[in-house]
Amino acid sequence: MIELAPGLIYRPGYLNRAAQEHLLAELRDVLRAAPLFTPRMPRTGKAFSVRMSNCGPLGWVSDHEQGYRYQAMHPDTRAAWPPFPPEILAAWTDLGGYPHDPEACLINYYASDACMGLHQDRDEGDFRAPVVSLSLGDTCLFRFGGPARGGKTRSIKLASGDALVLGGPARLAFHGVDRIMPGSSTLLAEGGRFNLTLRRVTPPGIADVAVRT
Ligand SMILES: O=C(O)CCC(=O)C(=O)O
Ligand SMILES: [Mn+2]
Repeated sequence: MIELAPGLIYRPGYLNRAAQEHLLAELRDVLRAAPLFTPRMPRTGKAFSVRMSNCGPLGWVSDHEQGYRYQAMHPDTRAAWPPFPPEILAAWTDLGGYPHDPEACLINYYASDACMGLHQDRDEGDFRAPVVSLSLGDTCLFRFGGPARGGKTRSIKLASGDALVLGGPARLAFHGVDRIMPGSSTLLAEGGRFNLTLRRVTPPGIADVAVRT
């Protein structure tokens, strides 16, 4: 475990090859039910280079008309998102250090030419909960900074099986993906990279007892 900055925890090789294959099989099932869609920027309607899907009660979506948001259904099929597979929940319990279930798992698929600009994850209603990230497939160059736009940034390589937790003072750190390194992993037959981010979206209510410790 490496603390890259206060609250930014990097766990290289968190999932071994067998665990990556198991998680990938679960992910393939999710994507059969909830196919990758192309999110679009608010206002401009420009397509993201990353394609996305989700599992869990809520999913993150973005389009021209309504912008960034969480919603309970797939934007194209209008079906409810598939439930969390067990491996995904297990990673949250193990890494998140947060006593309530996650509510969304955003699945990003980066083809070899995809990237993601620097941003904060701030569409959630409870920043006390961390964001837990798992990577599968090709290595990427991941960039992170502090909570202010325009501050100093650093980059690390995130490889297949690596985990990252953005919590505490790093919960609102700017971050993004500069590029993918094609051919750096043999996990995905199609190449490219999947990233899964687990998120708590709503603050737990008074009646919401801690179900996972
Ligand atoms: O792909 C990654 O490692 C980061 C993804 C991300 O920041 C996001 O989906 O908000
Ligand atoms: Mn993010």
